[in-house]
Amino acid sequence: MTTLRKDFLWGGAVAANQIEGAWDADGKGPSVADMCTAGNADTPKRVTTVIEPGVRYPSHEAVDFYHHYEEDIALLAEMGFKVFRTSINWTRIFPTGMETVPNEAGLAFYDRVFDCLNRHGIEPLITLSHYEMPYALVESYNGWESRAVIDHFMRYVKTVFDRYQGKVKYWLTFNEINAGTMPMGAVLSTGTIRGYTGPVTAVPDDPGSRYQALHHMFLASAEAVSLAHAHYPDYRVGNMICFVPAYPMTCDPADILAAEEQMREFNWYAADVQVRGEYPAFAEKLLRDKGVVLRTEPEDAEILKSGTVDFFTFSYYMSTCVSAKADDKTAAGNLIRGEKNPYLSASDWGWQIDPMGLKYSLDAITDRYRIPVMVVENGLGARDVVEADGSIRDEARIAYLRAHIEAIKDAAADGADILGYTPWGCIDLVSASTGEMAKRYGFIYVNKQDDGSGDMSRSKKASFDWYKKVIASNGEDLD
Ligand code: BGP
Repeated sequence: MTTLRKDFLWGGAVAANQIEGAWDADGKGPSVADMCTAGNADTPKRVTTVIEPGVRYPSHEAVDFYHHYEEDIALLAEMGFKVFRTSINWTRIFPTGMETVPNEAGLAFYDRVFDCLNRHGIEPLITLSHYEMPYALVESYNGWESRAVIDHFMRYVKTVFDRYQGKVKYWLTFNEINAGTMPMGAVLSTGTIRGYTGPVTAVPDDPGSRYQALHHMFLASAEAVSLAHAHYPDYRVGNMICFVPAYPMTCDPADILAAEEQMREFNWYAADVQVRGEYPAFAEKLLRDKGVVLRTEPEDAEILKSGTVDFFTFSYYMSTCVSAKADDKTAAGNLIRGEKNPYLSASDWGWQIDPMGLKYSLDAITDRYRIPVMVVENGLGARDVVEADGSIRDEARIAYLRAHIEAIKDAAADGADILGYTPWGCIDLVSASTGEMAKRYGFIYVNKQDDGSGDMSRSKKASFDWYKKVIASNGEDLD
């Protein structure tokens, strides 16, 4: 017997900078993502201060959703999608982030995309900022470190909230906002990288600027929620956390505490602010231990308190293990590394596969907050093989998704109010961590390769028909 809601939102997720391409079309300005070169599992991608000639920047063309969106959305509709998560590329609307008048061509593009989704009966779920802040704001302000960026962001939010009334109902503020608690988040999320050229994994770490930036992002997120609640009664606004369960490596109490500490810093610090509207009790010591003193204003507490989210969303790819002693950190992950878990297998990129960890996460979030929750990213990044007859038998991806859907059903049976599930990269796209095309997640294959070759044609993988069946049966038929 299924335990999922009848109106469960089945769909998939992408981000503008990883799928659209057309990076400088129709007045669009460069975002941080557009300044990142290609990399791979062994060589990290680099962020540059200027576009270097002869170097490949994968977001510039991506998989050209900008010109293929009609065909792509028709395929999503064929699978029975109820919801499609994408982001608005802030620099299509405000090319430097600092203009006072929006770029009409950018706004018109998203009108076309949202109209197309609505024609197919697919609900857009829109992330306001998915690792694509205007690069000019990095140059002018060191990204979110400056409080001035909040006003620029809010001008953008007001513009898109006004424009897409009646077309969009579900919004998320910042993708994986807790990225800012990790050094990698400086490039992807907080934009605190003024003047830096080099590997994204080697940015000189400055917790002071990252946590200050994060504070400004919390305020901006809360202001966006408050704006929606005050003026757009139909809108529902959620947060978005990169949720990575931290398991103690052993039952040594020191490991239990070390894991708890990581759960607090990585998962709960940001989530508590967005859901409860205040910093958790442990925040003061956490910041003190890092030597961080936040610059705040007297009104901040009230801003955070009045802008709490309507629902909780998160990405889930892996769990990790924490040890108080050993510190080999050999298990990879999107934002955080950990110890290897001997009970789990891993993807080709070393991300540990743990469906039970998804149930653990859903239960933990529900126990802590008891608000509706949605899994807005999950999936297996893998190398796909195109057979001689053109077919792609991505059985490993199907097995991965099947096990994770089972976990969602188990958590729903436990009482979690789960709104929907949008597996990541439903159409193949550029990897956020490595900039590769080879790391594919999609139900829909895109013929675009890492050397830039490929005719961009779309084809269905075996998982396409499988997921169609899953959706049609509301998660009953997972065979
Ligand atoms: C998340 C990001 C996504 C996405 C995903 C998969 O952290 O929100 O943008 O890319 O991870 O990661 P990757 O593309 O590195 O495989």
